[in-house]
Amino acid sequence: MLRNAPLDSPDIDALKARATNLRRHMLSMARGQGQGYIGQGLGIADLLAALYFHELRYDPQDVKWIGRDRFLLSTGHYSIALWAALAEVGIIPVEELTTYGADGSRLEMSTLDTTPGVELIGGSLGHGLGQAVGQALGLRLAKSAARVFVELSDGEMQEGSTWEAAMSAPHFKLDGLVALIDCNGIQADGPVVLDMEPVAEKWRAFGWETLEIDGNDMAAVVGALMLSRHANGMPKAIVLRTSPGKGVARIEQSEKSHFFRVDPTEWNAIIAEFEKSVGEAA
Ligand SMILES: Cc1ncc(C[n+]2csc(CCOP(=O)(O)OP(=O)(O)O)c2C)c(N)n1
Repeated sequence: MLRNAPLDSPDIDALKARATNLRRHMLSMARGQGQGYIGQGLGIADLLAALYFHELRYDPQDVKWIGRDRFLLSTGHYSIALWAALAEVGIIPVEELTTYGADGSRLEMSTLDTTPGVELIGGSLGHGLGQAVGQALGLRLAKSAARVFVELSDGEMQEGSTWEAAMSAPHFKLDGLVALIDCNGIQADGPVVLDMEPVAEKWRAFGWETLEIDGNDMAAVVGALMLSRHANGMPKAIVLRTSPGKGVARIEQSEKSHFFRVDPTEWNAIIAEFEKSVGEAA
C-alpha cells in the first residue's frame, strides 16, 4: 500500500536495487520473445523505479483508487518497462511476464489500457501530453490533489500535438502535471531525425519549470521528482538524458537498440553479462 507516498527520505541503494530488478524482468521478457523494445526500457528503468517505489501515490490492491497519482506512458512501445514495473510492485503477476508480446497476452509490445495499472492506450505517438493535460484538468475539477506524470520521448517532440499541449498546461497553471521527457537520442532508424536542442530551453520558453538531469543517475532522478512537488502555478518538466540499453553494454553499443532482435544464444550471453556486472557492482 503506497497511498502515503511520496516519501521524504529516499533510500537510493534500495531504489537502485529495484531498477536492477526491473532490468532483469525486461531482459527475461525480451529473451522469451526473442525481441523487443528493450533499449528504451533499460534506459528508463531508473525513472520507473523512482516513480513506483518513491514518488507516486497509488494502491496496488486498488489500481482505480480515485486519489491515485497517474503515470501515463506516452510511448506505448516502451511497454516492456511498464510491465516490469507493474510486476515488481505486485499489480500483475511476475509469472505473467513470460507472455510479453505473445498472441492473446495482456502484455502487448505496445500498451493497452485494459491491462491493470495502465492509464493510456499507447501506439500512436504524440498524444500522451495532451491526454495528461486533460487528466490534470479533470482532477482539478474533481478537487483532487492527485498529480499526473507523463513520460514522453525526444521523437515525440517532433509532433505538433506535443507543443499544443505544452502551450496549454502553463495557460491552465497545471502545477500538478510533470512531463518526464526521455531524451535517449534515438528514433526508429537511428539518431533522432530533427535537432531538438536546446530541449530544456524550449520547455522553459513555453512556461514550464524545467530541470535537466542524467536520467540514469538515481539520486538525480529522485531529487528532480522531489523538486517537482511544489504548487507554484507552473507545470514541471524533467528532461532526462538516458542511455538506451543502460546496464547492458552490448545493447548500449548496438545500432539496433530501437528494436532489438537476436538469437537465443546471444540473449543468454547478454543476461549472463548483465548478472556479472550486477554482481561486480554489489
Ligand atoms: C504517430 C506515430 N508515428 C509513427 C509511429 C511509428 N514509430 C514507432 S516507434 C517510433 C520511433 C519514435 O522515436 P522515439 O519516440 O524517440 O522512441 P525511441 O526511438 O526512443 O524508441 C516510430 C516513428 C508511431 N507509433 N506513431
